[in-house]
Amino acid sequence: MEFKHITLRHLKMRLKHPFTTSFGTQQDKEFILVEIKNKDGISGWGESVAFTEPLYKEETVKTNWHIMEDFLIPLLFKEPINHPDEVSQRFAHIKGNYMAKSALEGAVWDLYAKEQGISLAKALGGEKEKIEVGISIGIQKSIDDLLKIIDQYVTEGYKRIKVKIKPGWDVQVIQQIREKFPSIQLMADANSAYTLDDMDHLAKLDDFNLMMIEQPLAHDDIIDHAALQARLKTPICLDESIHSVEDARKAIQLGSCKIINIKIGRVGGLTEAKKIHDLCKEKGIPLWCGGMLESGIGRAHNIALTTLPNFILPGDTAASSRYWEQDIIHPEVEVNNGEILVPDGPGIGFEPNLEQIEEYTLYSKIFRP
Ligand code: OSB
Ligand code: MG
Repeated sequence: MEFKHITLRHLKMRLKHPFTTSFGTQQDKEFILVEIKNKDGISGWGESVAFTEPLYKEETVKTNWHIMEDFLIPLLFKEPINHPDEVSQRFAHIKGNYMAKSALEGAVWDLYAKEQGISLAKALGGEKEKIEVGISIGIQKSIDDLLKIIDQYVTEGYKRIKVKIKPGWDVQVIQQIREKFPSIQLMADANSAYTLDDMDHLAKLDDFNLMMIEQPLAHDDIIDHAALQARLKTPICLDESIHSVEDARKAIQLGSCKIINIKIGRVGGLTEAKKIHDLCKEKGIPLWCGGMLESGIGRAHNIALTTLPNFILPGDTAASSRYWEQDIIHPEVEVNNGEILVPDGPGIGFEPNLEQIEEYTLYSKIFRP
């Protein structure tokens, strides 16, 4: 593959509804879009999932721009790349900065699949023609508001409901959801809002037949999670703590979780995501694909990854219309009865809407070899 130029764009898109987690509220989504063009004028697209503030993990829009501009893009231009798997090797000596690496690697994967004339799903070794998805619902002003929103998404057919929890918005909320919806597939995501001191309190969640509780403890912990998992019937799913296949191996070995959520950006890209997938398949750890309120570009990558066979549980890849008045791809991501049909066109299989991208762009820069 020969890269002619790489364009970074800083976009800002307004969410239809503010999204509140244990760490804060987001109304506007700012992120970096990557476009890598080859000599034939074909473009591969990637998206950084870093937010403006370091509240979910350490990386931000600004740190991602810095790491891409000053370190990663020069490495990509240094020598030709034959296969996207080489990108993570090329970046390996740069520590951390998973989301920055993943944004570029994702664009290389899309470009590679387009050059081969196959879908990204197929390039990754994916098998499914359609995927099952759930929805992640933020913290609301009242439990009544939350129950109404859940009712709407259950009616729309989403396969499982995830709600955000935090101290003061947890056991009572889950109890009321269960009373109203006794048989839905339900789970809770704490985004690292608790400590081991909350063990007795968290154990009360065992009464509500949750599919799992996601990342209850610190964002960088796998030790305390093992102690908590030993105490809980409810499976723990790790999100924030897993950055690599090595992290996954250690967490599985320690018994820190029974399920893993893969976010492509959090693990440094699709190549590492595939490695985690293969390990978890071998170890019998079910996977699902997480979300970061992505635009359609990131969403398309998530869809492709979810076609791998061990993505057994419904992920967080909801419809474009759940987030945006107007997404930046054509067609937009549609969910029918909790399912997404996997596109079979080349690459990500959705056409970037250049006019819309232009409209949302605050700043852009082109890099050449
Ligand atoms: O922890 O999964 C998370 C959104 C922002 C930051 C972290 C998380 C989330 C979500 C929403 O749960 C997933 C989505 O709808 O994209
Ligand atoms: Mg999460």
